[in-house]
Amino acid sequence: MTELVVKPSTTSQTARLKDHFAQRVTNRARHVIECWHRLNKEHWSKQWLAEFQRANEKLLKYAERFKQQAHSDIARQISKVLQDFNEEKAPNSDVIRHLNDLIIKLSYTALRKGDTSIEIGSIPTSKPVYIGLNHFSMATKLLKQMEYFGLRAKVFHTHDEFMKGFENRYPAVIVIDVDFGGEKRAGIELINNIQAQIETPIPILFYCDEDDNILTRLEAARANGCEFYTHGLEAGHVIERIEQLTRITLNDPYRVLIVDDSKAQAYFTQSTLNKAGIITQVVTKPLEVMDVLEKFDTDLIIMDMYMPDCNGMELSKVIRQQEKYVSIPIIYLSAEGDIDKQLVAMGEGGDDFLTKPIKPRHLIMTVRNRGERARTLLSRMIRDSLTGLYNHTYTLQQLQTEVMRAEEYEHPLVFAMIDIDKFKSVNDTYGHPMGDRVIKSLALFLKQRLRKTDTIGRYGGEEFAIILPNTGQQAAVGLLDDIREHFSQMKQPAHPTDLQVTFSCGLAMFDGSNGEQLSAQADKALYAAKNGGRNCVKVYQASQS
Ligand code: GH3
Ligand code: MG
Repeated sequence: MTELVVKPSTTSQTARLKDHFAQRVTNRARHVIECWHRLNKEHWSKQWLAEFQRANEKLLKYAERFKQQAHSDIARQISKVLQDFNEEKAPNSDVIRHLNDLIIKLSYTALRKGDTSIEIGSIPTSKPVYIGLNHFSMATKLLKQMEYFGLRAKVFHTHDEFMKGFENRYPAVIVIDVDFGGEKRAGIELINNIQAQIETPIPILFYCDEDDNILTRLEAARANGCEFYTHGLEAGHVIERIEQLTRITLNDPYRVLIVDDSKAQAYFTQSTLNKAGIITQVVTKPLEVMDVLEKFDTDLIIMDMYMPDCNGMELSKVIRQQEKYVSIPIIYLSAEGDIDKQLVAMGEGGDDFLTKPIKPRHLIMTVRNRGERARTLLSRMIRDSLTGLYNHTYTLQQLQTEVMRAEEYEHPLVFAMIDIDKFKSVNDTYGHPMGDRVIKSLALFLKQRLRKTDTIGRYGGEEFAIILPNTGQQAAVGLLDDIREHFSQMKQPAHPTDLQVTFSCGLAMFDGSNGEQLSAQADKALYAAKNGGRNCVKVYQASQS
């Protein structure tokens, strides 16, 4: 009898080797991104800048050795920018902007083959998630759900298995029972043991069946427990939390407008902020402020109190009279020490008052805190609270903008509407909270499968809208149908049995019409999809009107 041995073909071996090398370069790229992320949370200290530079040099070396053209091009450009501003010279806004753009480009190339997300400036973790739960069926269910969302996870059944897994490879996050293995608090003990062996603690999501007394919660928090779930695990929530904990999100640098008639003071403020990776624009003639606001996308204004043509309070009043600038924080910077006068100034549309001379660290912290709050507020205004997607109003505004862009650049544009099928019966059978979970789960799924440049909105209850710029009809249908197919296969965990939900989708190609017409066309196509039996994607045909 001849034995049949199946050998891997040479081509597949070469392909695997190539993948292996590509992955090593990808890891270097991720390190550069991490360094950049850290740099922008603090000062651009010499030490951290040097680390960033070293990480980039390593990336360049690996990318050249393994012939990864896209990576080596970006690394070379980063290294050129870094060379151009030597250590004597402080980084300016152009440098920050340029580096940030390059890092965002790098974040595209840093995605791995298996990564499902293609969001710009957002890198999913490459490390696995470890699960140790006493209820094995709960663990396996969670594992399945994670796989749907492209997260790599591993389930362990015993303490020893878990430790072996840990020694083999560190996980990104651990989901564990506080009593893992059966003994009281054995899970927390195991985690304490693990955390003691490593430098940066791993985020832990604890689960506890019944006991949620404060002492256990305290112990869990001390072991770097970020969540403490009780009475059942909701997979959607766990996955969302893991995403938050592991994703490096590259926020755009803050953009600050400095209004000060004193050039020396303005440039001092500017260089202080630039050294913290904050983009600035200076206005020394207060009357020019409105023109500059039009062009410079401002997160925050730093305003001198006393200037020759008008004072800071008057100028703030004028700025605040315009609806679109109402939410931009204004921080006064002045030598004025009189608290009463400071209070009056705050009443006139200012948000904070900083007294000169100000410590650079204090200035940077104030800008970062105010900037973050302003961005959060803005996002509340334009986002839906259940899903975090854009709300109806903003989605329509965005559609107008994209229609104008498509016209100007002569790009194709697709507008799609999605509606969950027979959703009323989900609510009726499983209850409203379960319905909400399904809506959230579809939102998360769409976020993962679409590009950052696409707009995803929650149009109404169980209805979503998607704008796909620069996308042709065939590509859009292929993509949406693939999403439809995968979503329909997902098992939504529920009692007494899991449920599967489908959606229908209607899409329309931009053909010179306006946003309203485009949205009406997509709506008609959606109607046709519902009539055509649901769980399908239909394209608007002119004959439908
Ligand atoms: P079809 O396949 O034709 O779309 O049928 P359907 O049942 O999905 O459509 P219908 O318009 O009859 O019902 C939609 C239901 O969605 C009615 C409403 O109570 C529910 N709904 C709307 N918004 C929400 C929400 O935020 N949460 C939950 N749980 N239900 C919602
Ligand atoms: Mg519906």
